[in-house]
Amino acid sequence: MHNHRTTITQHIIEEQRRIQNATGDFTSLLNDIVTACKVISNLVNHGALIGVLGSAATENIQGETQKKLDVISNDVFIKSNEWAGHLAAMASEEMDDVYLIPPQYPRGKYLLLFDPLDGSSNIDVNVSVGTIFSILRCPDGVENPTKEDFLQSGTKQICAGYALYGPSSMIVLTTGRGVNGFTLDQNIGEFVLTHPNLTIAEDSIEFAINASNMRFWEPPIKRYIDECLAGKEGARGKDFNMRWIASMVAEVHRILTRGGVFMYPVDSKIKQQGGKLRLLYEANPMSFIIEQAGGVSTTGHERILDIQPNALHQRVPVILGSKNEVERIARYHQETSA
Ligand code: P6P
Repeated sequence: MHNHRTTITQHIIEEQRRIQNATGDFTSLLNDIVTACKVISNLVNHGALIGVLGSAATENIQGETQKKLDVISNDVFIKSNEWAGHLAAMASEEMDDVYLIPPQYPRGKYLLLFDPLDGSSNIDVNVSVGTIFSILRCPDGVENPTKEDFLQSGTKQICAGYALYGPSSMIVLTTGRGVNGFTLDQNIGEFVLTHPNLTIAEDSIEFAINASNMRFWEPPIKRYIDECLAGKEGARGKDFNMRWIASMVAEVHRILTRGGVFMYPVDSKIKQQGGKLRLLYEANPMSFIIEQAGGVSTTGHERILDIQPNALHQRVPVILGSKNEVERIARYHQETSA
């Protein structure tokens, strides 16, 4: 007897059936996003064999040198999603301004935001990288969306997800009713449901932070990490473990799978830019996923999903993961402010 696995397409359509007067627009958009992730997975998996490693000798708006695969992956997302008539515009870490759907294609009611290849500094050293995406509604009556139309708080997202190109390629997705994980079955070229209803343990003994920034940290972060490092002889009375992959998608996936805390806090080195990670296409989609899995995601001072964005490429501090640990860190911030 063949053990039937639910494909991501079947899962999306079954989710759509639960939404009143759904037109199938959203389902079709998600399928085009999945196709883009399959193409990027294939490119990443071939790496040096097809000459896509190394730098593109160009810079993005963040002033970061782009990898060839950053540019290629961005183009894959554009080409996979611009033609079908579900989107009015797109925005990406790799593009300064919003990308309006060209006149030869119909426009739709959604806005797509994405980081096409997050953690791409890992690509040349063959460490996991990912794609992060977020779907918003285009404001009613807006024919030609501008940057302002993308400046919606994270609570307005109707879908968030990531693809993780690791030992296996996975897509993790939420549309507001929990979080589900799908693994790419290379034999049939489909993502199949392997991790239904992902939930994050409320407690954890594992934290992720770039410890090379320690001398720049603010007191609440320093206090939390010092207590973790003091181990069972210290205030926490237990030993902790540390991880840092320098790929947010991989860190978030580990936390969804076995709990933990991921921190990219603001510090004295990056204070003037407000943080390292981008709100609209990194922090917001990941925060939606984390909260839907029972975790918490905060700047230290406020819930990330509540932030009213003021710029397309705005950066924020990110502290997310296991509820009890993240709430402890937030408490340390409040105590310091008080
Ligand atoms: P650092 C990758 O560039 C990224 O945006 C996240 O995916 C990752 O968590 C972080 O930056 C890594 O930052 O300072 O350790 O290189």
